[in-house]
Amino acid sequence: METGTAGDNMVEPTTTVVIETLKLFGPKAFKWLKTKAVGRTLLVVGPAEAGKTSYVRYLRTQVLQREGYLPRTEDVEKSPSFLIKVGPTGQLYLDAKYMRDTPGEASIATVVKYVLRYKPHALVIVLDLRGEEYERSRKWLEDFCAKMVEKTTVKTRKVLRTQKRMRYIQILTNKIDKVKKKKAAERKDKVQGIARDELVKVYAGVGANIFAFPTVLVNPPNREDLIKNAIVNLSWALMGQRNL
Ligand SMILES: Nc1nc2c(ncn2[C@@H]2O[C@H](COP(=O)(O)OP(=O)(O)OP(=O)(O)O)[C@@H](O)[C@H]2O)c(=O)[nH]1
Ligand SMILES: [Mg+2]
Repeated sequence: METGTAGDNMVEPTTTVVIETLKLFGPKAFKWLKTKAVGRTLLVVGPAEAGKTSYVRYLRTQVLQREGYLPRTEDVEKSPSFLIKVGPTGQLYLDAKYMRDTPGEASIATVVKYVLRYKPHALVIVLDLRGEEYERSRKWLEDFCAKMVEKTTVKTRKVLRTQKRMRYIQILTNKIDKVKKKKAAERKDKVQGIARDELVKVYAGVGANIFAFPTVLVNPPNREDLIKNAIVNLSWALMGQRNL
């Protein structure tokens, strides 16, 4: 895998030098340290019980669990760095320095604080598409977007750095195993529209390119293809010119 190129504004020349030096320690150490040096940071947000932790666990293990009890996430949980191969033939990499799972019970103001504090390269918004839970998810998204707009109007250094860092925002419209196909499609389009219209005000180009992906984050039913597709998209977007 290529490391840095002049066209990649995320990789400072000094980082490239460090990476070249680290190669001397062997491929395994190099892979790990490279992730530490240039890996992307991911933040996972969304309303309570939408499936955030299920998503984080899938990314770490590539295994979907049965539906069932998962402890409520009480605080922000930072996963160690990881590098996984994705895509049908494993030709793509998702190189993550950190991934942070957040508590769904947190207030909207707190979630926005997390975004401004952690300044992720990618924001993954997990929503629940089932009946009443969908209404709650839609409201959560509207409130989250409104708060993001409000808190980024004044261009402090923190706000500018947060905006500059963001590369990609993805919505996972989850639990479609419990929703009729047509309804799921309508709801997916609806939340995608809300997020685009509002978050484009915060992250100009990135907000306009938000896509929502239907997912099922449990097995059975085996719909792993859906989450795989979303992850390919995420990896592709985060790769930039760095690995081409
Ligand atoms: N039917 C179905 N259940 C799911 C799906 N994804 C997750 N679940 C279940 O939903 C419940 C909540 O999932 P979590 O991943 O813990 O949700 P969370 O967003 O991390 O929840 P908090 O940490 O409390 O905010 C668990 O029982 C999961 O097994 C899905 O796609 N379909
Ligand atoms: Mg959780």
